[in-house]
Amino acid sequence: MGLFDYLKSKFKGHKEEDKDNKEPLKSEEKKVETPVEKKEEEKKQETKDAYVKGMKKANHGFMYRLKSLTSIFHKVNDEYFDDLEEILIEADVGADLSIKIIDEAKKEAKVYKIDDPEKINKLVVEKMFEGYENSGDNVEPDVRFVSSGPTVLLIVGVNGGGKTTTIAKLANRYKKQGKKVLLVAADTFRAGAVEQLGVWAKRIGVDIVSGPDGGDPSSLCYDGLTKAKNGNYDLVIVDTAGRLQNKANLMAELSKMKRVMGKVIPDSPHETFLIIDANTGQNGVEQAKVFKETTSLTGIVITKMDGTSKGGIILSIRDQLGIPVRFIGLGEGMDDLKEFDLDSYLYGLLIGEDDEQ
Ligand SMILES: Nc1nc2c(ncn2[C@@H]2O[C@H](COP(=O)(O)OP(=O)(O)OP(=O)(O)O)[C@@H](O)[C@H]2O)c(=O)[nH]1
Ligand SMILES: [Mg+2]
Repeated sequence: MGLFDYLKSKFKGHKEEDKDNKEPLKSEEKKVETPVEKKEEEKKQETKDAYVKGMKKANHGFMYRLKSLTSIFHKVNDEYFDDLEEILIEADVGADLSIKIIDEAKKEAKVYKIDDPEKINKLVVEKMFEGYENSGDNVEPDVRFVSSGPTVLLIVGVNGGGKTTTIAKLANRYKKQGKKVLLVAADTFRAGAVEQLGVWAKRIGVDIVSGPDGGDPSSLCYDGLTKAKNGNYDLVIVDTAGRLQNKANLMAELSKMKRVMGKVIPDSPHETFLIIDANTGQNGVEQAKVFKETTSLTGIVITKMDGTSKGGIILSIRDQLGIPVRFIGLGEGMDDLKEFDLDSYLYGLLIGEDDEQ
């Protein structure tokens, strides 16, 4: 089964199965969904719907270009492959990965004598899927909680990427799951940053540790983690100032914060997420490379996927860095954060709502 059929059947099959389940059972073997399975299915569908809605622009941009190419060319030739490669690069799939995908598709097209543009497009999309699957392990997106004591999650990234908003979304997610969450406003650098996180904390109903603007972020980490330890918190999320990856002093400050955290709660921070704005394209990939060199990252969150006409950055990051994307931001609201799910992502990018019927 090809990727498109696979994705469609994966999500649409459930609807049909539901219909079947409403009919009287025909045989003893007929499988009945348990409430737990049903809940899982509903959750999957909900995730997919959020991706489709959030990735509308990415889907239109990418598929519109693929379709227009198909209408210009009736048969595939070298020029067609060149244009296809350009579309991938412009969708932020990254030059290296785009070339790799096109080369593989070319080879396969030759072996199986495929020259129908539509078939080639499907082949290319399948290579994108395989490329992702083969370039790293599949990691559970959710924060990995330690077995005892507070789990510490450090959030890093460049200015304006969406760190503070993502922290609010994560705090909201885990509060809803019944966790006791504490925020640490360790971005004392940007005026108003502490207040911004304070507003979110109030809105969500979680506690926060903060100090004056211009204070020492490491001592705030010390205070925050001490409070978390003594107050039996489950999760501490630490906000940090936006920093350019090439500013040595700021990167050193991050190392200091980590050292202090490790002294209060051994092995913390347990998770470090790098926040990348999807609109920054290949520059985002470069940022991630430098952050990865100076600080050990356990995950990436891609924000503002809703605002970009490009969607390939996730594939590119995976190809270049092998760090798992754990969540994606699909809007500015508290609930607009979804766990990263490859199937839903590809469905949002490649199928979208036009083909949903
Ligand atoms: N559309 C959209 N906007 C987002 C998303 N995530 C964040 N934003 C917006 O991006 C802007 C910057 O977000 P912040 O969370 O303040 O970014 P930051 O990284 O904390 O910024 P600094 O603290 O200045 O470094 C805000 O206007 C957010 O509402 C998203 O997933 N989608
Ligand atoms: Mg911030």
